[in-house]
Amino acid sequence: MPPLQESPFLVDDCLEYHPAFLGQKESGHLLDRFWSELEWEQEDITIFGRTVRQPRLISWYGDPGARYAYSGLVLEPRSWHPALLKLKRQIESFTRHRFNSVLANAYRDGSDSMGWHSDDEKELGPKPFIASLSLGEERRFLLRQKGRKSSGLLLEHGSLLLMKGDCQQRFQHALPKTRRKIGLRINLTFREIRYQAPV
Ligand SMILES: O=C(O)CCC(=O)C(=O)O
Ligand SMILES: [Mn+2]
Repeated sequence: MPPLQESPFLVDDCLEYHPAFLGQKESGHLLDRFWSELEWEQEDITIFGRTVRQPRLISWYGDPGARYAYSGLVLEPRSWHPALLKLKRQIESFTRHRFNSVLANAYRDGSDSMGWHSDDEKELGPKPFIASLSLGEERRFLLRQKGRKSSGLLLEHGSLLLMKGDCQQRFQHALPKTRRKIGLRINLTFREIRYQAPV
């Protein structure tokens, strides 16, 4: 694997994109395995006072105590799946950052999505370093500075996107729906919970 500084595609000084972090074969194997072995759930979230079903499936894994709260949801970590733990260690040695948790999102088809948001919850600290691994169907990831036009980046099978520095303060991101007839995509965002969320 090439060293970090040689291969990345810098989208902004706070975003770094590595298109082929994992090989195609390994990525395909992990996609199948995570789809059948992670404990997927569809949760209700509350946005601007309205409660809706999340348009995707999620699962939260991490060290004991790595609790995460967003949009009215409180997620208690499941204990690490061995393949997630292996991937976490691989990403840690590549990025030289530590993670104690991962949010897995499964987008079953083009109608599953994620709305505009920043990962700026208090428990992640002021400048979180987030490593986002994509498996399966390619999807467009949108990024916008508050009040400005958005730009897009295609997140490929086996790619790793790093969000760091003041990325979450400056930008919002989203994964829009698509009319293309596509299948499953799984995204894993490795994070460090630094402060306990209230229960
Ligand atoms: O699926 C993606 O690429 C984005 C996931 C994301 O933004 C999140 O989990 O906070
Ligand atoms: Mn996010």
